[in-house]
Amino acid sequence: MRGRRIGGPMIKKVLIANRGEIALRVIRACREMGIATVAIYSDPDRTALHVRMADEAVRVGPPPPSQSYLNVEAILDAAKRTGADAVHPGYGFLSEKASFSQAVADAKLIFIGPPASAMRAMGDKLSSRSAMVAARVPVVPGLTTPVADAEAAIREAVKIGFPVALKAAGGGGGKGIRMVRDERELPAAFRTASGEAQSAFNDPRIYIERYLDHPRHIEVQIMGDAHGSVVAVGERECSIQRRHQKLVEETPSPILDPTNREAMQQCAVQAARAVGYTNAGTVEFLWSNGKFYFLEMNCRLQVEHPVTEMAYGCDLVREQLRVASGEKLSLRASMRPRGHAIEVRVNAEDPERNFIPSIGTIRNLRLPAGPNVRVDSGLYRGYEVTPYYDSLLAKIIAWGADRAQAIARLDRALCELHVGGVKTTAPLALRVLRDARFRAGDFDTHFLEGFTVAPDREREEVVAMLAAVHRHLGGSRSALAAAPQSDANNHGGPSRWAASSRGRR
Ligand code: MV4
Repeated sequence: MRGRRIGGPMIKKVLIANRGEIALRVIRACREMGIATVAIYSDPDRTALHVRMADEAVRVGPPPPSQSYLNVEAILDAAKRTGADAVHPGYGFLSEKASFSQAVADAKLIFIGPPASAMRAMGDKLSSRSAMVAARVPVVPGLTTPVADAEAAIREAVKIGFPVALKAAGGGGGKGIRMVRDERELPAAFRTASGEAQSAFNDPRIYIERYLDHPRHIEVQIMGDAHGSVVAVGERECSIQRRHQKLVEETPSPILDPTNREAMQQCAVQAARAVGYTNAGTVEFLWSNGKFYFLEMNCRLQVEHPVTEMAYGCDLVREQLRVASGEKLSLRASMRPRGHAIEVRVNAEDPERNFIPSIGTIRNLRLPAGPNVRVDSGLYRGYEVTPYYDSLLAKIIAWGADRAQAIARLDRALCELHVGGVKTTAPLALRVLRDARFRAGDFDTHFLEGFTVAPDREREEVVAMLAAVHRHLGGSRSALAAAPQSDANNHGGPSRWAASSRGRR
């Protein structure tokens, strides 16, 4: 067998600058590779699974992220004190901050992610669009320079053609976008957009793109090493989202034929090469009327990476650790997916109450298992869902020989799930999986806006019967409000959220 190390620094101990399921995911890959791990934690996370599963753990601060998981000084100090030689940022928190990648490198530590230069090139939407145009990657028709004022915005928008999207150069991930239907709306929209961009990103620059109506969101996983190789590991269909929060992700995308899949992967590789990208990254595209357009690049491992791992039989975190230590990728450019993988995110939010965060203690917990089901979660009985961190509780991923089998298996897995103590998005995900349009692969980024469910006759009968009993006993109205609510194990029930969304349309 060829030597495992090809030169470059050996990683012996990794500090994981994150929490929750992604911290566990990284710890697991490290353990399999014989790499020691250091967890960091804030006060409420003192008893969290990532703290218990890592070899060592260091407190970095109080609950607010700004004082703990975003506290660069405390994190680098923890790395120094424990003798870690590398830092994995996970996703969210500091993961896409070029300044953090730089600070880690400056501290003579290995950043397990792309170089700061690639993050800067992709972080600015105008510089990334210019780089993509130069690399002959299709971008949404529009500008690669900012518009100076409302008058210039009108001139450019007329050339591009309405409707247009006003976007913040410093934005991304859904922040700072405004759709404009016609010329009359433009001056006011431009001023608002510019003001918002200034306050949100400390950068007032606005540019204009053609607005694509009802696009699909498809992204390509890429991995690059320091030896000049960049490979695409298929795509993920991520159109099922609400307010830029993804709910269901799958691979392959039901809409891509082999030709478009190949072309999109080629473009993603060109995009990564154009900015000298190494490590794991995701190139986002919008798909509209049979064509795809570069949107932005996410310079991190993503939440939904497990679907790629299941369909492609790879370990993306292992690859991240390999390339960060100077080794060559073990992935080949010719990889093809086997079967189909779908993930749903289970968030502590109440879909029946406009997705308000659901706070509380996990009193009861049953996580799905069984063949070809993967559960990535930091949950345990007694876990406290706090308002400090994002609401992701678990990711449930199912693999199937084909899409229908993956859906059936994920349906089965979601029926096994029981999270007692907080409301979750699991019942909504189950309704998506059972939706005829979803099953036909016929959906786009607006799918959840019009999402309604057929009322469940059986549940309606139970409710009607309870109401009759209630009237008969002459009880108070509030007793009725205590009737069982739908949860993951009562998935067929009509949703008040769905009813109100029906009303809004
Ligand atoms: C667009 C668009 C339509 N046309 N750009 C939202 C997230 C941000 N990264 C880009 N976004 C969009 N950009 C043009 N020219 C529609 C969206 C969009 C969207 C994109 C991906 C996934 C979900 C979305 C939901 C609403 C709008």
